[in-house]
Amino acid sequence: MSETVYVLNGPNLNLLGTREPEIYGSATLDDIAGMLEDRARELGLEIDLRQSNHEGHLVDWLHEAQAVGAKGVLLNAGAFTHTSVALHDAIKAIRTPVIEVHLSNPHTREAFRHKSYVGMAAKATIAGFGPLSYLLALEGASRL
Ligand code: CA2
Repeated sequence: MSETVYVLNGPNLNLLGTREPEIYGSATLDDIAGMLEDRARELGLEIDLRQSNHEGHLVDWLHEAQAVGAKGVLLNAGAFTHTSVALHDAIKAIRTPVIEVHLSNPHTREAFRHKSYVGMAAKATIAGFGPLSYLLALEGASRL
């Protein structure tokens, strides 16, 4: 049975590809899912990609990733990245490795994006490569 990598996406990422393409690119979340599934197949992995606008769903899915023995989690928590102690605590509470992912590079943007509660708990961060950030994070997860 192949191992599963959870790919969890936070608020507003369901709108990807529809607005602000100059910041986030023109790929949709479905496009990213397809790209990850293609590479995962080559790596002998499975992708479970989800999106929610609700913080608690992301917390529950982090717990679930550990409960099902997922190989790792790629987490783009969207704006919750910069606000959520609950996500920070959930990442700390599980042994499953969590890789923080961002399309843009938050450090080159507004000051309120420079702090990451997710990054302070995550194993690694990949940011600024657009959709490729997810693929690079999958490569990292596959070698854990
Ligand atoms: O660069 C990233 O991946 C972010 O996590 C995206 C978040 C932002 O709050 C973080 O600072 C960095 C925002 C996601 C919003 O996605 C949209 C997609 C299309 C149109 C509008 C927003």
